[in-house]
Amino acid sequence: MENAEQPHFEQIRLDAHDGVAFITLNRPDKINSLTIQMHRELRAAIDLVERDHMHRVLILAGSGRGFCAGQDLVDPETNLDRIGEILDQHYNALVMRLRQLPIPVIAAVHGVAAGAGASIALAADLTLAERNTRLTQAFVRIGLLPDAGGTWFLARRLGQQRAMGLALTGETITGEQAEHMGLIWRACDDGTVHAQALALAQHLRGLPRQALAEIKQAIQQAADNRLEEQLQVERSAQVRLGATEDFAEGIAAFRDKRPPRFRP
Ligand code: T3D
Repeated sequence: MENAEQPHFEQIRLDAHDGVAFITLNRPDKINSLTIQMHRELRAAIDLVERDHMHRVLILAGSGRGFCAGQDLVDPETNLDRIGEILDQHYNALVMRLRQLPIPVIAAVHGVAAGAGASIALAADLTLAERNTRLTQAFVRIGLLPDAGGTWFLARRLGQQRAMGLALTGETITGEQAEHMGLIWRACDDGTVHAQALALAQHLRGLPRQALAEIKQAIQQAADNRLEEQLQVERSAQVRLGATEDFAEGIAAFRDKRPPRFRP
């Protein structure tokens, strides 16, 4: 990472360039299935990303032939008799962390995203997937239900029938189908997702930081709020944003007919 000491990671990589941080799940021979160690490393990496204000966007990706195959079902450190604790300490904490980060999180998904790997992909603010990515709610095949937010993301984005169908059958859908259903932001050509995620991140990086943070929070709150509550959420955020230098710059640039120069 630029200008920063970083701990030694074995199961992920953390890279950064020009305001964009990349966390890459890095156990390609096991399709980046998640171990307890990987969770520890993810927490440490996200801490570093959050602490360094140079980072404006986080991209989450997988190395090798897929994004993530979910929980490593043979990880010696994972005690599958204590699923509740594993969810509390690792999966649920990770999902909430990604949702609460004050910068946009992009998941760049290719190959396969299964089980909790699919849930983590859906926990990002924007999910991009290659057209032929296989997304599967694999849980039911081993006697579990979609966790790490899986039931929530599916039901909110797809409605009851499609969420039910995918969760009950464990049927695999492609990135292209996921886009058509509204489960993800965009599908892209195979072999291009990392470049597409970077292009999207570079676009977001140039936009006003505080506006992105407020938008992220408000859109999340909208899922649970009544209209009148959400109008208040918007009002409060708009008052904060209206007092920023970036808003003043946006208005000045519009009047001067020039591109805005937002704060770095
Ligand atoms: O506390 C808790 O743990 C609760 C939390 C649970 C959350 C969950 O995520 S539950 C769901 C866990 N994930 C799965 O059930 C998916 C299992 N994997 C698969 O169904 C398939 O591997 C895939 C559909 C993901 C990919 O299929 P394919 O044919 O492209 O690859 P493959 O040959 O099956 O896998 C390649 C290697 O990765 C293979 O290893 P090997 O034989 O070459 O040494 C395979 O065993 C390994 N691998 C794939 N998924 C996992 C895994 N190893 C450990 N855990 C995995 N989840």
